[in-house]
Amino acid sequence: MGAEGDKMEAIVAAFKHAWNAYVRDAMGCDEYRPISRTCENFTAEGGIGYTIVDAIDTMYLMGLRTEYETARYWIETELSFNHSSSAVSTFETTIRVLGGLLSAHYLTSDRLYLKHAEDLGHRLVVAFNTLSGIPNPTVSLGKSDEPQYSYTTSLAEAGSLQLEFKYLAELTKNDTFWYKAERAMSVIHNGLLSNGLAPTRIRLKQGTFQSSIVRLGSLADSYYEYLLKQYLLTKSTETVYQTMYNNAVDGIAENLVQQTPEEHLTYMAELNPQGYSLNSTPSAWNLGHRQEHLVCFLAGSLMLGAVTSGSRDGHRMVSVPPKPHELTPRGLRDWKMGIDFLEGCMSTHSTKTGLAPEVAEFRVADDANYPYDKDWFIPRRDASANRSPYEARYMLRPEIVESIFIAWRLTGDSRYRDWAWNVFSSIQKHARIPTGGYGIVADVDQVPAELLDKQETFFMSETLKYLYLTFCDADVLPLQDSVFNTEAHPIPIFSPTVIPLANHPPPT
Ligand code: DMJ
Repeated sequence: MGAEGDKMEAIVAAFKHAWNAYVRDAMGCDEYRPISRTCENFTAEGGIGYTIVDAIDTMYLMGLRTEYETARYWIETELSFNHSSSAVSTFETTIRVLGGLLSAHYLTSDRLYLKHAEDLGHRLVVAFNTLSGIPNPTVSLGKSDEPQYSYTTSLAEAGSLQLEFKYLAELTKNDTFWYKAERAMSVIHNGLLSNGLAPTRIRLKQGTFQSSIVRLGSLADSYYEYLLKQYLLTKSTETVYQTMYNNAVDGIAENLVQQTPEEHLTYMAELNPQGYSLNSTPSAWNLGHRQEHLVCFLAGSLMLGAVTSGSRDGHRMVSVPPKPHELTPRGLRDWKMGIDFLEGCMSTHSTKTGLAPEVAEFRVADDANYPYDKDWFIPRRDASANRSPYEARYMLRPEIVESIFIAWRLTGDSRYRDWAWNVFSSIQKHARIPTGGYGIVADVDQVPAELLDKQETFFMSETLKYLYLTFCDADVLPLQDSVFNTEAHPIPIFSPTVIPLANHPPPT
């Protein structure tokens, strides 16, 4: 076996280390606590598959037959969504559980997954029954009546359910799933800022935005990811999403992309509204130089957008790596922005553990009293508290390895495999629990690392999947054939048959 094969084997072994500990201590439970060897369910009636359904397509791709059969057997014999005791997150349940079922069905053609996906879809779609059509952030799965209204939800929670509901509509030939998800997009569309971006909070009754921060991280991230992927999902036919994506990236290029003064690191700033109340328009927007790890998904999205939407014919993948004449001026801009931004994200790994923190803040040009020797630092907001601050954590997140995977596939440049291997090696060294499972690194700048008691479900569904795919042959899940939902579940690109495309978008 060659060096790449050895690396794939090491990543598969890491997956087994995480999965086997979960099976040993918490089988069927939603979220695993690997240090206390306990777990948490999100409804009182028991687990609804957060860990198992989220991880099953990774097992399948890795060829882990025994583990796959264990997971499938639980889904066949135990999984039920008839849980009405507690409301669950509409967004998290859609991206992790519905997305996991849909991709397991796509990869295996096993109708067990589709049966559960359809059942779950009927229970989740109730969330869209609000006055505006913007989905309620929570939903009680066992009830088919109107949701309890929250006052607001986030841009990400309203605008990143569409890949899953549209594919479900296509598979089940039920256009209700499609139109409910689509309507939320047209409500968002009507409230966009003139720069193509959107504030993070939206009112459920009115379907209008509050004056709130504009950023590409928490509360917003996957909305921007899904603009491009909605366009790609339906074979580049829904051009409304290409336009929304282009306008958003123009807004990013003009307002958010920054470079540090000394090291010239590219990062994405935030826009904080000034002189406003929640209900009035801000008089100005102030730049904030804080960037969450979450934002690093955008590097890969920009590169993927450049070779599809930004190609000369507007949708087809181009050469690997793309030749300049194959891209439009916008495509060239976005390709370069994606590469530079990924380098900026990688620079935040220069910590004692080699892992990037949850939040980085960057040096600005006119700050004469800047106290650090590199152009970024971890903003330790609650440093006085008796534990490591949230900003310093590495939560087993996937965003940087997700972008590295896309960059590798679109360039074939071996530096991306080197980066992936470095990140994986740091995870192995600092987040692995010898007795089983992986924990959250409490402070990326402290060795030996202290670990916190949570194995996020996206570690097996996303982080290890993207790492594994970075070392696989490119014909495993080619980027031309599918899009990954925001939880790394592949969904095939298709020509819609359930919806006449002329109806897009539906009238508001
Ligand atoms: C995942 O659940 C998804 O990637 C989501 O879009 C953002 N947060 C986590 C991973 O960090």
